[in-house]
Amino acid sequence: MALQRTFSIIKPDATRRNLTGAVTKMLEEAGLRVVASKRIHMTKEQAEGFYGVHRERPFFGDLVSFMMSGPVVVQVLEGEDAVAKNREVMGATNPANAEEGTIRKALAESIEANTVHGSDSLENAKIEIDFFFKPEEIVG
Ligand code: RTP
Ligand code: MG
Repeated sequence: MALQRTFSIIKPDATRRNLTGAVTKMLEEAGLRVVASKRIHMTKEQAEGFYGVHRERPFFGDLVSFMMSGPVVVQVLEGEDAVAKNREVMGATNPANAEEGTIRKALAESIEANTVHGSDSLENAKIEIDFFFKPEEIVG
């Protein structure tokens, strides 16, 4: 297995409940290392651009509003097999279907307010990291 980087967002439902540390602790305990992190308030352009693949989905408008509803923490995570490892510790999109021990099972409020985002492939991880970070902001 290779050392990979993946992209994570701690979503507004989590920052609102002061869970940035709790989420990060679960990521770290899963073997992931935070190599870049910043707290931002997404603009409409950022939220629409980031979730552009979902533009035609019925939940797109609500999702964009939710992602702009409060601060988020964008992070680059590094580790062995980081993309899959992060998806595993996140749990299923709908917390009702998430397994015990996952972030969404433990902390998520709903299918929309589901606490974390994680890249779904190595290819998308690179695109998403470049969307939010300059190379010099990432310190491995
Ligand atoms: P993410 O992209 O945020 O890591 O989550 P994911 O891969 O598990 O889920 P995805 O299918 O990519 O959906 C992106 C986000 O849209 C919201 N969503 N709402 N109301 C709904 O039916 C619905 N379905 C998805 C969630 O916030 C989901 O994480
Ligand atoms: Mg997704």
